[in-house]
Amino acid sequence: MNTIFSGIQPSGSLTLGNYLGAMKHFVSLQENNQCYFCVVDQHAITVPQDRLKLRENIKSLAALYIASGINPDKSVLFIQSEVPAHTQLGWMLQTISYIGELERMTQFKDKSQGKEAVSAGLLTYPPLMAADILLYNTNIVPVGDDQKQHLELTRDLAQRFNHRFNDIFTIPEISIPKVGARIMSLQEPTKKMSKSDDNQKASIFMLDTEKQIEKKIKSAVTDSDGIVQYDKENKPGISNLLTIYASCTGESIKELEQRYEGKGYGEFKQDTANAVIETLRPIQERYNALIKSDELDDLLDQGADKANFTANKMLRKAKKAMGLGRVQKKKK
Ligand code: ATP
Ligand code: LTN
Repeated sequence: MNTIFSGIQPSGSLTLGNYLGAMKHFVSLQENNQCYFCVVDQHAITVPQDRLKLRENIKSLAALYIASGINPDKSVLFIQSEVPAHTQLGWMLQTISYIGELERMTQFKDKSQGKEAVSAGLLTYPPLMAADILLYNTNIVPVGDDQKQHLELTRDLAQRFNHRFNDIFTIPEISIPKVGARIMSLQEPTKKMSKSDDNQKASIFMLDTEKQIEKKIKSAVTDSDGIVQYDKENKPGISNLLTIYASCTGESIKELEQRYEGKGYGEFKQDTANAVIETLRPIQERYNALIKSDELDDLLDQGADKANFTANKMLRKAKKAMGLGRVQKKKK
């Protein structure tokens, strides 16, 4: 049995990219593994957030995890700031991180670009992410393609710690889906679809209505070839829609290319929209029931208890390895 950990930031409404690149795969993993799924709210505050909106997004993300199929009886679902060991180990890992390696992270470069005041937290985001993962003896981290660099840094930090202090951390592997690891913006298909994109037409949100989904897909930027074919370099828009369609229905891109041979983009876009609508409909139905109930708070309380228990054990080991605090006497 493997231990799986993944996190999503409550930094806005979740996109189809978050679902197809990450969340969808969490569900199948929980059958035969010990899984931890986290709402990483302390990562979200590395860029300014409105406090009321953040509160709302935290609950909404937790409800979406469950609505997508995360079963709290099988997996541990919790909120990062309710498990203080994350920031404690995060701090300890910051002290063994080099400024140079943090400055090289593309997410840091992208998010700090053009900003006058960049928070220190944006730079030290990866050691906190490493702490999330390392606290649970995680072997596998399922994420979208954009997180590769952060995972490599996590592995480096774990190895550095093990070598310098004591061999306590498991070195985690990254798991990236074959199809859907990088869903692109519908308006600029060379850029990834992101929940914090200013252009509302660029992203499909998991809670969008059928009409909104249809409209966004119909106005997705494509080319004037009229051929439904996967060619990322020359036809990024159509390739992105093919990826979305294939990830939603489980069909292969080859099968779809054959089905739409000689047919126009109109029909292809309509069918893609239908595939997305059918994928999201059951999730939205479960979400709407859950967000109004008290059940969610109880489930998150239980998740925090379980996560605190496991995380504190590893934190104690890490503190001991680094020489922090006092040696704990064995209780009689
Ligand atoms: P933000 O725009 O606020 O930086 P984000 O949309 O990139 O956020 P995260 O919360 O950072 O989302 O990511 C959650 C998970 O979704 C991660 O595993 C990430 O790799 C994955 N993911 C995010 N965007 C995409 C995308 N466009 N395609 C596939 N996977 C994605
Ligand atoms: N950095 C990730 C979110 C994240 C995460 C994690 C993912 C924070 N902690 C631990 C996997 C494991 C992101 O920006 N998508």
